[in-house]
Amino acid sequence: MKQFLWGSATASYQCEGAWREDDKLESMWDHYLHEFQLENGDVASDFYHRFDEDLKMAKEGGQNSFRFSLSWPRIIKNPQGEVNEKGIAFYRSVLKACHHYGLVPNVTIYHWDLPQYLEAQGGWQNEETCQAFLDYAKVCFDYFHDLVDIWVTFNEPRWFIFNGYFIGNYPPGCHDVDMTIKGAFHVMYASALAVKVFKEGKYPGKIGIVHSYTPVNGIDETVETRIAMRYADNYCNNWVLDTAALGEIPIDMLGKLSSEGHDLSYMTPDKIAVIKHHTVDFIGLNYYARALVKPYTTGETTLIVNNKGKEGKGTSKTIVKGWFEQVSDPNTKKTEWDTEIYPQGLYEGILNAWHKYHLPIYITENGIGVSEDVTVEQVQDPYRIEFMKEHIEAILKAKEEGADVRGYYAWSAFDLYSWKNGCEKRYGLVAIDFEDQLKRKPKASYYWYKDFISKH
Ligand code: BGP
Repeated sequence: MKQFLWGSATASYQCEGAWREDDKLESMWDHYLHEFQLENGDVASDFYHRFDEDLKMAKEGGQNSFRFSLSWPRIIKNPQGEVNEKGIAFYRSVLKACHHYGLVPNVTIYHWDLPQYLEAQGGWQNEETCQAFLDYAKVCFDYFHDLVDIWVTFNEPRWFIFNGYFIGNYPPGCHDVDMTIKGAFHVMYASALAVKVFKEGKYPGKIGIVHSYTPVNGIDETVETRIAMRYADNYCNNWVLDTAALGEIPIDMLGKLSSEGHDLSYMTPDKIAVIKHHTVDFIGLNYYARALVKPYTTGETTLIVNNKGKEGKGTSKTIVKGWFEQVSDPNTKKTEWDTEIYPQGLYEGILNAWHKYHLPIYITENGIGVSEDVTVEQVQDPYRIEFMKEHIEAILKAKEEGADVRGYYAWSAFDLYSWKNGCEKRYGLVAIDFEDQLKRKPKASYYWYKDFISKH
């Protein structure tokens, strides 16, 4: 049997920096954060220049895998699709360093940094972006297939689509249900197109998708709550996982959307057929928290994400009109950013996903975001150790009960830029002092993880 993968994860925009080096183009995140003068990833963790040191540290931390993403605007030079050889060379160096340090690379093709020229032409609203994604994915397979066995088409379609088109706190900053549905569909179609070209090209390895997994619990056992749970599960999970893993967009969800008057005519039979016939080999689940839900009562759809931490504590809210409402469990702990700490949700969620899809599962992200003082010799982070221990135990329990879980990735390998939260929301096993020459210092959790891995 293949070894279990113990790793940590990152994403291109969040860690690379070097935002316009070596002919990299502007991404939609560069554009948006610069336009609104918000904290950005221009430098981030400077992984672009320090990847060797970072990968060596992962290896010395006992890990045997590393998850990262490729930056589309670093690899494709212009709308004609010309390849940027410098971008290719960079990622080949990263991949070779992974192999040198005994880290199995787990490579995501799209972790949200769309080239801005595509966003300017409508981004995920425009069907042509799907074709552009397919061309870009093929470039990745052609140039890196000798070094990669685990491919991921998209990281968390729900998170970037809902935040970008529905909640409006991510680029392109829209609040529009129809744009959300269309963007979601185009991303799932693009993912299936990439799976198709991967299979037809007979590239080595396996291809999957990574989902922001939010297992759903209900406040009671009533029929009304069970119906609300189904709506919530469609909203949170099924439109990504059923579509990617089973090739089926949940039909009751389409029925509901259509009865609410949404035009779904762009979901044409030819695209549905691509989705149906090109499903993934595995699923990657990023787990931060579950959703506890009750039936919808009253009021407009309200979606609030706390990107302010302590200052915004308790402001998060999810009400989807006519579907469900999310409630906060008074008995569980929450982080400063309102994320519930609930390892049991991971255990139950893995078993559900396993019974439903029967595909290999990787836990591709799991971690806790905290503000920490990193000027000290070593960050003492018992809360992170406790968090990881409880979540890993939940995974191992689900595994013992039969779920085919093949790996665990801590989010994140080292401190990096946390989207709208900035760099001070820290998730890393290794601290980075953004004020002092980006010095790297392993936290206590890094050594705890190393020890845990060596015993398992
Ligand atoms: C996931 C993303 C990551 C990462 C993580 C933590 O949704 O895949 O990119 O950022 O969540 O979220 P945040 O940084 O918003 O706290």
